[in-house]
Amino acid sequence: MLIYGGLISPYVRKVALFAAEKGVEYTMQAPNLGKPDPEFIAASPFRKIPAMRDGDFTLSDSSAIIAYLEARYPDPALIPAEARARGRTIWFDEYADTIAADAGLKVLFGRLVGPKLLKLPVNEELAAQGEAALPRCWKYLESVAPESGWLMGDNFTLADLSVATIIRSVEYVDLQPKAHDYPRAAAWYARVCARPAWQQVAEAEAAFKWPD
Ligand SMILES: N[C@@H](CCC(=O)N[C@@H](CS)C(=O)NCC(=O)O)C(=O)O
Repeated sequence: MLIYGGLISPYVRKVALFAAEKGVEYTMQAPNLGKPDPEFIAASPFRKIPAMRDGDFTLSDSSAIIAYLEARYPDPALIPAEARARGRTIWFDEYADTIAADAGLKVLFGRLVGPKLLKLPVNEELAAQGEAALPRCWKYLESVAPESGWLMGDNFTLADLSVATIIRSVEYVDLQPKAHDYPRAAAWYARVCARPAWQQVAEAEAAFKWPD
């Protein structure tokens, strides 16, 4: 499977982590978003990352790709089958992709991705908006983070990956939930980071160097 994107994106990282947890092999290709090639546009009509190609099948959007991977590679299950558990897992995916990412990516874009990768001026107004919204996100996470195990109980699921990947992105601007304010959330996140699949993706991500 080919994943289009780079691991700095929380959505791309989520797909890479999901594949790694399932033992699905992938290669990754960063598209030139300014001048994308036709194969990437065919996979991602709105030119967003991630997108993927699996043989002659293409798809974009992390949640769509993950639904595809779960059906194609059912073991180990990362999306529960039971109705309430499935609904709640998707809730965590949405909370991460929209509510927490909306706050976190404003800071990341305003302070780091804009100036370093896109050579735009620092956008402190945008970053400050995101920073102000983060404590509410982390307070919620603290209220649902388990003392041991995973967000959905004994089984590690998509819920853990989706929430942890946005925290990983926010770490780049040092606004992740810290242990002194959010002890349960921080301890749960540390458990996610200790997983072999996480380590594998983190090793690949460590090769990325932010330009000066
Ligand atoms: N809901 C989408 C969000 C994808 C997304 O917004 N990706 C960003 C990178 S983090 C992107 O491609 N931005 C470029 C653009 O919007 O043109 C998903 O889950 O994959």
